[in-house]
Amino acid sequence: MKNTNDYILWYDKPAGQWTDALPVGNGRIGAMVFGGVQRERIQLNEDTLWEGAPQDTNNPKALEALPKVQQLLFEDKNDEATKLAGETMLGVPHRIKSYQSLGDIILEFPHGEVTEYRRELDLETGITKTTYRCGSANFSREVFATAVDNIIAIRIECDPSEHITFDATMTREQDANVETISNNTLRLSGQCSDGIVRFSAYLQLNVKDGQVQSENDRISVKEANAVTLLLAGATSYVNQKDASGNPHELCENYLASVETKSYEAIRADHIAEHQPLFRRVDLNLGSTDAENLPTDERLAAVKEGAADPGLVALYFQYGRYLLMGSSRPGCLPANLQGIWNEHMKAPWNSDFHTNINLQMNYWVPEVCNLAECHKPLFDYMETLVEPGNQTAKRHYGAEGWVVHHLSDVWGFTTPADGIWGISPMGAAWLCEHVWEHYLFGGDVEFLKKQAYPLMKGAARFVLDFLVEAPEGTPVAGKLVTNPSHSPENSFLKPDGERSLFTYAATMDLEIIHELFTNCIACIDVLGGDVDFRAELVAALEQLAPLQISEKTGRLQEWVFDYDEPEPGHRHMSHMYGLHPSCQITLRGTPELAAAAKKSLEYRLQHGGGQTGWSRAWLINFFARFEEAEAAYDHLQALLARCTLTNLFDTHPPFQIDGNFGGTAGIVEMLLQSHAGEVNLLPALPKAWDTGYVKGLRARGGFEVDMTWENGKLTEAQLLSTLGNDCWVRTPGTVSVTCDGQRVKYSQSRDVVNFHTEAGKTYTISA
Ligand code: FUC
Repeated sequence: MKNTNDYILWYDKPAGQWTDALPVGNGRIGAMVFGGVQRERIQLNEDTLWEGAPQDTNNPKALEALPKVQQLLFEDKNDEATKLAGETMLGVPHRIKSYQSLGDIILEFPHGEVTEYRRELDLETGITKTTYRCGSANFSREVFATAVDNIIAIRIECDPSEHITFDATMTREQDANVETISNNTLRLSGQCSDGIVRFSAYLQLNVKDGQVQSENDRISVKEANAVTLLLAGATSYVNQKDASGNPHELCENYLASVETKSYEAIRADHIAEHQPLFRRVDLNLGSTDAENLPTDERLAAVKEGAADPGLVALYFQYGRYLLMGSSRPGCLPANLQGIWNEHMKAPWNSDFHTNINLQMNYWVPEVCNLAECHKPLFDYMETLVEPGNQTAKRHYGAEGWVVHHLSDVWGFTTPADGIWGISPMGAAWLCEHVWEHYLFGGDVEFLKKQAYPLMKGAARFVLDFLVEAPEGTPVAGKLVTNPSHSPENSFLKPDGERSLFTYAATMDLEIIHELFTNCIACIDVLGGDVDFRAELVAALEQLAPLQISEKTGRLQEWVFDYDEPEPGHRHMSHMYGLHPSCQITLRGTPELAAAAKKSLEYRLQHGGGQTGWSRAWLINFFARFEEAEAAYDHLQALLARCTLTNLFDTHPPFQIDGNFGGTAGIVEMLLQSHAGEVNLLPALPKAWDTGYVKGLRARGGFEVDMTWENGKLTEAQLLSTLGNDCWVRTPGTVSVTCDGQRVKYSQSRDVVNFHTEAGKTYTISA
């Protein structure tokens, strides 16, 4: 079996376009490395570089309009409701601004033809390397972003030495000035023309031997032995209300703190920090000869129908790598492009979309043993509480906090874009993440201090927002959301009218069911809040139920059994209860599961799963149905149709959620723990006949290693981190041992149950 160090993306030619380039990142700063020979482009990002400014976008007309809109919707006057809500309930303004590129480093080399070209990204070290031979010399360039020193380091070497000659400059499409501020330092700086954020990037060249000359916006190096380029980047953004930071000073401090540090020391510290995180998980799904090919050729073969389990393992680890690079404690969460964006006006502003995309980014950290990378999301959620309180009050007359379908770094919580923006479930949905973090890690302090306040606030809003459906509606007397959307999907009313706007969309009910259930569980752990608990229990009982269509047997997406103008729509929101939530399970709610399955099949018959993230979600659904081959087919389709040469997901265009959804989907195929039991290899496809995985995490506090052969589990090792009882689904008889001793277990149907002690490993053998 292959050893752990071949998680490498590599190519035999430079990147032709941005989506061929290779990403490095430390959560705050990132770069896309092209590996050009005569002209190297290293495109830079800093996660706080956003256009815009703080502003109050609450619509003063919203609250007054709310009861009228609700009444119109209950009376099935969707068109009138849409018109009125469109005029009164959207944010003012209802558009947000874009996350932007910091700029580019350009290095120009007087090279002619080169041979033996290779560029690579080693996920285990987080270092990109470009090597080639020119004349009689071998050149190499390394680039990485280190979280230890908060800089991007670039190292140019050559053998034999004294051949390194190049010009360095920086550029940015707009709003920036580039100058040399000392003999060996370039500075790019400016301010967003459409906003208040100021930014700087300093590039310092430390040249061994050779000559250095600087003029205007360029530094020339001649005949050096080795050159280290250190890039510091920063902005004036401090928080949602404050952009008064000093980016020059920040950059100067970053560079000052590595002034006496050698390249070797910066590199060694970076690897020492990066590698332990990365190595927590190892995956082997089998290998083929394709392993010897460049990554783009492997991908091209998969597009032609080849099976390449090694590429799947690489893709999986790349998802973990991308999360490590775009979501580290203290930074902003991973946006629609992680942190990697070359645009000034990015697709969908590279924002935080909260009607699937941001959440999908965070399906990875818990199961993939990168729980600390989840934290930026929680801290970001906290920043939305205060503006979300205001919007709750001023749009809905409610307490608690609300978020609609997208947000930015300025605390945007009002409805955006169009009528589909009036979808006030963002906060409630995000709260799934804090509870999950607790389920995996068992951190009661976190639950008390950060998770529960967020959850309670989101639940408070929902409790105030829910209304009783009147007589004459299919759910009379039940609590429902109004207004409501099944994100971005529309329906046809019996009279042929098309609408998006409704009440009691299934997804809302599922999100609320989950949030209230989790809040109750949370109160049961922490104690107290008796009245609030009672309120939640009562509301849950009165919440409108999920409905199965009498006509089609499908799980209904809306309160009425509407026909759909786009039956293959990319959003599959009513499936939320199946995944990522667990209200619908194969064994716990077989009828709902069967209905959900029918809905999914119908979506697929009509061309579902067109976008990268939508395809990735399908893998997760079929894994939850324990349909290994279907899950595998969607994973193959994700690689074949929605993956770019650098293995970035494409919506199209590039959007990182599909990478994370795909990575999470691979885990769902190997390990599940959402239904109160640890399910080992629930959806193992034939193509991964023999393999192993180490270090995945299960709810309840277990780290799981597994090996399998000929499609069957041979051994699993569960490290208990919390000392909880363990339920494991295993068909047939097994033995459970700990420290070489047999462990007593009880067995019911196919589930074994045993006590565990924190810190001990339990071996389950077939
Ligand atoms: C949602 C999706 C789109 C896109 C956008 C960023 O609105 O419906 O497909 O992913 O987010």
